[in-house]
Formats: sequence, structure tokens, C-alpha cells
Amino acid sequence: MKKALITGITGQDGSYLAELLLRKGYEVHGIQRRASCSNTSRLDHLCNEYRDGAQVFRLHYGDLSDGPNLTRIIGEVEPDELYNLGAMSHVAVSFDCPEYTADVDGIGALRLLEAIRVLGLAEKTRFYQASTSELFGLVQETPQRETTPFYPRSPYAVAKLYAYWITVNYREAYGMYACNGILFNHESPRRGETFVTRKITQTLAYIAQGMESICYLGNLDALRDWGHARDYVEMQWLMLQQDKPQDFVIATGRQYSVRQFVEITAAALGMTIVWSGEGVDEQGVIAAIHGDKCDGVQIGQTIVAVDPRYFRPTEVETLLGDPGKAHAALGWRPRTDVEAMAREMVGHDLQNARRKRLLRSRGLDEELDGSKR
Ligand code: NDP
Ligand code: GDR
Repeated sequence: MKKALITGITGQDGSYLAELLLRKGYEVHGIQRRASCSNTSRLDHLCNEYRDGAQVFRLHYGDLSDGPNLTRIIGEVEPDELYNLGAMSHVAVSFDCPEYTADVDGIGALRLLEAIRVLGLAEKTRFYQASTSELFGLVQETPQRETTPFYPRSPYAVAKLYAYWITVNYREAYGMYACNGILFNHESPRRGETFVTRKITQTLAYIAQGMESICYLGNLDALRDWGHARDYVEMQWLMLQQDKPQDFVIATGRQYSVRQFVEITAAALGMTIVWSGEGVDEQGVIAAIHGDKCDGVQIGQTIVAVDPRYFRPTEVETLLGDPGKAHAALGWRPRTDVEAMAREMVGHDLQNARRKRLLRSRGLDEELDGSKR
């Protein structure tokens, strides 16, 4: 039975990847940070996975900032595959904690690679680094492919640049099977609530149910190439199954603005948005509403507004990937388009909103706090 170790297993991608690897017959180990509240909600359904009487899913306490701890865990598990998905992954937050981000997202990758090397596992353990389209930042070529020069625009992206190159260096210096997946944005109902797509699907679902009134956003004109996390973790696994390690861009090749994502989500809830104002005065007004998904809103109600708090010191305005190499070499194609993904996300969030509304009507609901997003 192959063994995999996943950092960042409690996150969006970690949970989908763990499910995929368990389905493929792996024994799956994950590194979990100690937190004052539970951080395993995306994994709780896996915690009792047994095969032939043996537990095939195990969590280990650890942190990417703690080298000895990582070395001990890797030494104990001796994984065939190590997926480094752990990171301080929020671009805007990285401006607030740049040194921590550099330590975890940059040096964290080095700690893992060095542990594999000093433990004598360089020939056994295959290494996947969660690299990112944020490396392209201020884009030098469109669409972006494996050969496009990097120009990172945030402490997060600069830290990930280090991780990208140290992965390449360990491959070249020590002959390790180590590779970078340069993944463009990918989302799902498990996406963290402060990333823009999930913030939109969740807040609009609450608004549709009359439980919040306005979704405050930053740059509505940012353009992204959004795919589905479930499709993208398959690619992470495939990259470690090849004869030779290589780096791949993973993207859909289609681009949408934040504004369009709002419109797609609103449409899935039976609402049509008309935009008024410009730039920081921009507001999204509801022009028409249909059906029972949005009985909490009125025609003409403002449901989206721009709040400059969400602007970044340096913004990545546009990203569009060229997944041609992955198509040709690995036969991979994303299965889910942005409309289907938004429908799935908002369907999930609408169900939660309805449940909370019911609980609230019976005086049983916890506080809703939109300011957390
Ligand atoms: P999430 O933010 O959902 O998950 C991040 C994971 O990293 C969580 O499990 C988190 O733990 C863990 N983590 C954070 N800090 C540390 C630390 N100091 N030590 C150990 N673990 C830590 O991210 P995604 O699942 O969306 O992304 C996975 C990876 O892919 C990340 O590295 C991200 O930067 C990268 N990426 C993501 C893309 C996307 O669009 N989703 C695109 C390209 C790259 P906890 O639950 O305790 O917070
Ligand atoms: P990103 O994702 O920065 O691309 O990083 P995010 O969803 O945070 O932002 C996408 C774009 O939307 C604009 N935006 C807002 N963003 C947030 N979070 N909140 C808002 O209110 C808002 N309004 C507009 C942003 O300015 C940006 O242009 C994600 C992360 O998963 C990274 O870890 C990963 O590496 C990249 O995707 C690829």
C-alpha cells in the first residue's frame, strides 16, 4: 500500500486530495496544526477510515515553521509521496504578516525537501509543491504558460517564488522527484470564506434569504481563471505518477472578472444585477428577481458595494493560464466550468442559509457576522 503525507490537509485542496488518495488505495497521513478550535471540519468524515482492520487515515500535529517536527514525522511515515499544500494562503493577509508568510510558504518547502534528503529518502519520496499563478503577478505574457517569466506582486507570491525554485534546485542538485504544480485559482464549496468566490456565493445566499443586506467587495475588475478544486487535485496526483518530474501549469484557459462572478452567482439565485456608479462608488442594484430562492430581497435593493478596505497595495489585475502542456503530456482536462462551479457553491451556501434562517426563526441561531469576511 502506497503511503502519502499531505501538509495543509485541513484546507480545501488537502481534504479533496485525501479523499482521492484513499479512493486509490493509499494510506494517507496529514499534518494538522494545533488550534484552539477544531480545524478538521473538512476531514471529520475520513477520521474513521479503516481497511482490512488497519487505520488508513492518520493526522500528526505539526507546523511548517518547525523543522525538527517535520523531520520526525517524515522519518516516521517514510512517505512514497509528499504533497506540500500547507501555506498561509491568503494574498491580502500576506501584506499584514510578510515574515511569517515567508517562513511558512517559502522556508517551509525547504524544510520538507531537506528532511527528505537528510533522512536518505531522496530516491523514495516524490515531492509535490503547491505553486501558484500568483508567481506571474504583473503578467509578462498572455496566456501564462510554464515558460512565462515570473513577476510576483505580494509577500505571498515572493515566498512561493522561493519555494518554486528550491523545488527545482533539489530536483537538479540531488536528482529528487520533485515538481511544481503552477495552479491557477480553484474553488469549491470547501473554499475558505474570505476568498472572493466563496465570499460572494455565501454572502449572496444570505442576502437572498434576507439575513444580510450588502456584500462589500474590493476590485470588481480583477480577472481570474477559475477552476474546481476537485478537478485540480487529480492533477496534483497525476504529476507524481510520471516517469520524469516536470512542472505544469494547471488552468481552464478561460477568464472571468469578479463582477462577472457576482452576476453568475446572482443569476443562480434568480436575481439580475444592474451596476451603477464607477470605481469606489460602484454599486450592484437588483433589477429583477424570480422564484423562491431570493424571497428576502426586493427589486431595486443594493446588494453589492465596493469597500476600498479590500483593495491590495499591489494588485494582480489579470491571470489567464494555458494548460496546453498538461493536456498534451497528461491527457488532463478540467471537467467543471465556472457556471457549474458557482451553481454548486451557491447551492451549498443557500442550503446552509436556509437552515440558519429556520434556526433563527426558532430562536436557536448563533450570531451571523458578515464582517468576518
Ligand atoms: P487553504 O487556505 O484552504 O489551506 C491551507 C492549509 O495550510 C490549511 O490546512 C492550513 O491549516 C495549512 N497551514 C497554514 N499555515 C500552516 C503552517 N504554519 N503549518 C502547517 N500548515 C499550515 O488553501 P488551499 O487548500 O486553497 O490551497 C492549498 C495550497 O495550494 C496552498 O499552499 C495554496 O497557497 C496553494 N494554491 C492554492 C490555490 C487556490 O486557488 N486554492 C491556487 C494555487 C496555489 P489550518 O486549517 O490549520 O489553517
Ligand atoms: P487570490 O484570490 O488573491 O487570487 O489568491 P482571492 O479570491 O483572494 O482574490 C481574487 C481577486 O478578487 C479580488 N477581490 C477580492 N478578494 C477577496 N479575497 N475579497 C474581496 O472582498 C475581494 N474583492 C475583490 C482580489 O483583489 C483579487 O484580485 C488565491 C489564493 O488561493 C492563493 O493561495 C492562490 O495562490 C491564488 O488564488 C492562485
